[in-house]
Amino acid sequence: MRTRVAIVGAGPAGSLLAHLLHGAGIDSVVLERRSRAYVLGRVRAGVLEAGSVRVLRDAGLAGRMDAPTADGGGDPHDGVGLSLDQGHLRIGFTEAVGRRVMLWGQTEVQHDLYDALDADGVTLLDEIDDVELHDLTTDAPSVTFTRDGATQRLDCDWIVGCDGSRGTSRLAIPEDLRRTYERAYPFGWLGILSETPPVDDELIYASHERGFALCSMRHAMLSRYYLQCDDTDVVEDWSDDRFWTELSERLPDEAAAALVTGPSVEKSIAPLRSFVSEPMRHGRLLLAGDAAHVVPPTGAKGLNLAIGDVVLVEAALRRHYDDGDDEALDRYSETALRRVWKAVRFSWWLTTLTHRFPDRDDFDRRIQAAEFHHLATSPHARATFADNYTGLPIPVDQLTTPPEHVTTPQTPTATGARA
Ligand code: RFL
Ligand code: PHB
Repeated sequence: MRTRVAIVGAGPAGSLLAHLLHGAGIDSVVLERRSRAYVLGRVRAGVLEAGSVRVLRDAGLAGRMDAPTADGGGDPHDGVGLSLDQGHLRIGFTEAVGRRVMLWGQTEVQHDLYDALDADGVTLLDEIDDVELHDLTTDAPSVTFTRDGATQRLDCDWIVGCDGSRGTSRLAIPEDLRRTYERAYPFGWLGILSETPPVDDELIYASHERGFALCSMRHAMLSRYYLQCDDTDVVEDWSDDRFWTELSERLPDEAAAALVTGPSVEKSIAPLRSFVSEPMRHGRLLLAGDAAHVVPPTGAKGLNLAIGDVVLVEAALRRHYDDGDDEALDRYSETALRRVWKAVRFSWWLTTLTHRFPDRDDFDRRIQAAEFHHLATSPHARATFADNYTGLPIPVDQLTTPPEHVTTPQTPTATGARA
C-alpha cells in the first residue's frame, strides 16, 4: 500500500489532518488502534477556542455546530465565572479581547470528522496494532502494522504521529535527540455527565479549601461537572450522592442552591499532568496534538492545541507539494512549540490558581487570593486571561516569516528529564 501521508491515530488531530489534506488534494491513510465505536464514544473536551471554531467552519465541519443552540448546536460563550470560596467574579471575553469560545463537545467534533472522512473517501484502517515507523531519515519512510492478524506495510512520503499521549510515534525519535519536560500534579479530575440542566449559563471554575470544582455543560439538559480528587481515587470510591454533596460544598452558596442533581450517565477519572516532548519533527516524522504534548484540562487547551498543530502541518505539507518548498516543514517544530508552551503555561497557571495542593500552606492560599483579587479588580488581568482562554492565534505566517524581536530560548542541557 502507498500514500503520500501516513497518519497514525484517528482522534481529532489525525482525522482533522486527513480531512484538511484531502481538501488540499493530498492523499493520506489513517491508522487507528481502536474501533470506530470506541473513538466516537469517548467523552472529553468541551470548549473550542475562537480560532478552532474558524478552522472547523473553513473546513466545512461546522454545519451541526452552527445550528441553533436550542436545536442541539454549539453554544457560544462570552465569559466564564471564577470563584474562590464565596467570592465570585466573571471574566467577559468580547469586551476584553473581541472574541469568544464555543461549547461544543469533542464527541461531536469527532462524529463530524468521521462523517467527513467517509464523504471524502479517505482510507481509515481501524483496529490495527503493532505500529512501527521505519526509515524516518530517508526519502522513503514506511509504517508496518498488523490488522486481523496479518502484517501490512504502508509506504509514504511523510508520517504524522497523531496517536495521543499514550502513542508510540514520538518514541521513534532517537532518545538522544528527544527531550521531555513534565510536571505531574498530585491529584486527578473526576468527571460526570448528568441529564440535568446546567447550574449556570456559563462555566464556573471554583477554587475551594476542599479542592477545585468545575461546572460545565453540553446542552440545556446535559451537564458536565468535575471535582478535583486524590490521584489514588478510583471511580468506585465516588457514588453519585458523594459527588453531588462534595460539589455543593465547593461551589458558592448561590450556585449550590441552583444545583439540580440526578443520576450520572458517565463517570471517569483523569490524572493531571503537563508534558512536552521536543522536537515535534524528526526527518520525515511530524508529531501533532497529544502525541507531543499534554496539558491539564483546566485551561481547556488540549483539543485546541491539537487543532492548531494540524493546521500548521497541513500548511507546511501543502507548501511542500504545491511549491516544492520545505522551509515551512523545517520551521514546523519551533513554530508549533512556541504556541504550545504558552498554552502549557496558561494551563499550569490556572491549575495552580484554582486547585488545592496537599503540600502547600497558608502562604500559597494567600497568593491564590491575591491573584484572584487582581483578576477581580484589574481589566488588564482579565484581558490577559481572556486572551489566553479564547485562544492565541495559530501562527501559520510564522512558518515562513519567523517573528521579529523574539528569541527562542535554547533548550537547556542541564534540566529536563529524558523520556
Ligand atoms: P487523542 O484524542 O488521544 O487521539 C489519539 C488517537 O490515537 C489512537 N492511538 C493509536 N492508533 C494507532 N496506533 C497506536 N499505537 C495508537 N496509540 C493511540 C488512539 O486510539 C486515539 O484515537 O489525541 P489528539 O487527536 O491529539 O487529540 C487531543 C485531545 O483529545 C485532548 O487534548 C483533549 O481531549 C484534552 N481535553 C480538553 N481539551 C480541550 O481543548 N478543551 C477541553 O475542554 C478539554 N477537556 C480534555 C478535557 C481531556 C480530558 N481527559 C479525558 C484527559 C477534559 C478531560 C477530562
Ligand atoms: C468540559 O466541558 O468538558 C470542560 C470545560 C472546560 C474545561 C475542561 C473541560 O476547562
